[in-house]
Amino acid sequence: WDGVETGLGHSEYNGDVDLGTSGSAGSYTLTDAERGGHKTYNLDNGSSGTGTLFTDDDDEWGDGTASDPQTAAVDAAYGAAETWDYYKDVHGRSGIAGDGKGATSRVHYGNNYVNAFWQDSCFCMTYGDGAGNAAPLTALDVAAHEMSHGVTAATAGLVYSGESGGLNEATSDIMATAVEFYSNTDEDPGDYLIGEKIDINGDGSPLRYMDEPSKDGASRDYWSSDLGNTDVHYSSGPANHFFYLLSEGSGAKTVNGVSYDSPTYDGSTVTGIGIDKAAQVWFKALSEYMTSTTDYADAREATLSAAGDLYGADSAEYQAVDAAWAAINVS
Ligand code: ASN
Ligand code: ZN
Ligand code: CA
Repeated sequence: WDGVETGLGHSEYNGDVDLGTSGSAGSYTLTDAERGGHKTYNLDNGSSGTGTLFTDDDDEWGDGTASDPQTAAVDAAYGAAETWDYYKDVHGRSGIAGDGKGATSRVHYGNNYVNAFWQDSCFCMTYGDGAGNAAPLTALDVAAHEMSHGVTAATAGLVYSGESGGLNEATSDIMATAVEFYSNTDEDPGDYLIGEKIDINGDGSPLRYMDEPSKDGASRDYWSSDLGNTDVHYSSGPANHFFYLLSEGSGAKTVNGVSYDSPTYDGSTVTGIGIDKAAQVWFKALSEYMTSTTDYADAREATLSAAGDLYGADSAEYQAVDAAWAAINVS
């Protein structure tokens, strides 16, 4: 179909990017026809409704700064495309719901809104511009985190409270990190930090740390019996920590220029299996073994089952999964 186009986007967080667009000279829309028709809309500071589909006459979008309203749309569309490509290429999943259908993104939500969120009800993603319109919440890991809430809803359906809520949140951080490593651009190389590009704390620090979650001042590093009583963004900590340990192992390590030093509950040493295998284990566990009420003990069983399926029950990968759970006090 000759309406399928590739536009040029000047993004806030990833330099110049290719964008899937539709239309022809004089009237293009931010509709990614090759990725389920994913569409990107402008809420123009409103907080309800679909907004206005982004259009452009020369298929060159944004100016790389927040002063052009198209720039946040470029990052949102890029994030949706990378997330789509990751799930398709790496896990054979076509779209968030696995049915080949694109979602929608809405940017410029409200005023000084410092968050982003996924809603199943509209199968849509919404992004605020950040305080003072300084840092739109459209970085790749934020986009992939939010859209992965849609994947969780369409698979395990982890209830968003208690331990299952922490696992739901962790799944979004884990898959977001896997997307970031998959994309791995010079401007936004893969790391085990969440929200490192959006300067949400105003001091350059990220929102969350997977190697040692307590570095954010609130997240837990290890499972304990009261974990389910904490906010889901903090009870995610131990599972994020598990994923880091499974990927990279315990102790000091530098990856893509970022230094980590991941502790273990019992002082044990964990040897990582790499993020690609770790993400295969988590996604298979999520999509085939976890259910709405899965807790940390169940998640251990789910990932062991997944690792057994993928690599064998006597494999080094299976042993590493077991060791990484023990290292966050789940055994
Ligand atoms: N950014 C938050 C999150 O994904 C928004 C929310 O829905 N709680 O956890
Ligand atoms: Zn979340
Ligand atoms: Ca990150």
